[in-house]
Amino acid sequence: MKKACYKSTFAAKISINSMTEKEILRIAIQKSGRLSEDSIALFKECGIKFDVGKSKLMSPARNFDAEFLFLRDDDIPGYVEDGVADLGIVGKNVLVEYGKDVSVIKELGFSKCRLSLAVPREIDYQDATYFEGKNIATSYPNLLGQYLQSKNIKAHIHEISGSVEIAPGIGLAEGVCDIVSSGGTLLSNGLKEVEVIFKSEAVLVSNKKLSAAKEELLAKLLFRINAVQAAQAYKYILLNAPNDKLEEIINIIPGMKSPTVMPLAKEGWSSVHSVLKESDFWENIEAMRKAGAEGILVIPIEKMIL
Ligand code: PRT
Ligand code: ZN
Repeated sequence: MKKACYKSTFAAKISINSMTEKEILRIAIQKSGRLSEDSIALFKECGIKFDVGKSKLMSPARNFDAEFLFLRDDDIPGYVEDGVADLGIVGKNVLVEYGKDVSVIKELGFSKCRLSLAVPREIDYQDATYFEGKNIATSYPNLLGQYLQSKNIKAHIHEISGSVEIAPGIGLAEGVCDIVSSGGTLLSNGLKEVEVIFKSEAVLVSNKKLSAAKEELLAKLLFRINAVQAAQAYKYILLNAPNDKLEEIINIIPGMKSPTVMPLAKEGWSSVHSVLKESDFWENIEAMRKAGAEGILVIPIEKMIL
């Protein structure tokens, strides 16, 4: 009921817009839950200003040709497939489970989790054949079904919509297939993770038939998302180095092209500025210190245009 009502509200608004206004991107994000905060933060970091409020279903961007729709995550793939929304952010787990026909534009690197099979802690689990003929409780019947089929295992899938982890305790199933992040929920319900069947993170998806004007807006948005993501992956680094060690130190930090080197007031020393990949950070810092670098400053980068 609720879903149909949302859809007709959005659809009516869209037809009015398309008759009277220029084209804008409609972007569906989760209203409240594990994807919301990071989804909102991403667009804000892209410089897009819009209001967020508990009672809001839609919110226009004030400085970009876009409008945000706040939805349950389960509804997002369908809304994007139907074209009610042009873009959406959703977990890959939900996207693949619902099997909607949309384009995956970009992996976003947040809301990382996995879909795993788990069994009671005391089970002497050897391999997936344990599940042959068993009952498995899950909210992901399609993903689980595909996995079981790939392993040629026949099991009974009990689809339940929440609190999957209590199923073994109440005698409903011998195993569960649920989303795991820290593993704490499984642990506190006396379960252990035995097979990871799917790895997930938030993804940006789009409708397959965007107009040329919307494609252009998407390209503009992607340019900004790439700059935000690149900035998150790198740090700006400043350090002082004795001139006779410069070459060795510069080889450790090649930077985007080559580092900036400036003479210091102190005779025989230079200041080196560059960028460093966050993932290689500690290893490189150690190597630079060993090579004679001093006064190392590491600064976050706000945006990075490659
Ligand atoms: O109301 P709405 O339908 O929009 O939200 P929802 O309640 O269906 O989804 P939500 O907000 O819980 O999760 C949205 C998406 O976040 C999921 O589809 C995943 O892609 C991703 N995500 C990341 C997670 C988790 N981490 C997660 N830990 N989704 C769910 N969990 C749950 C899991 O179901 C289990 O109950 O957290 C528990 C396990 O967490 P750990 O840390 O104890 O292992
Ligand atoms: Zn949901």
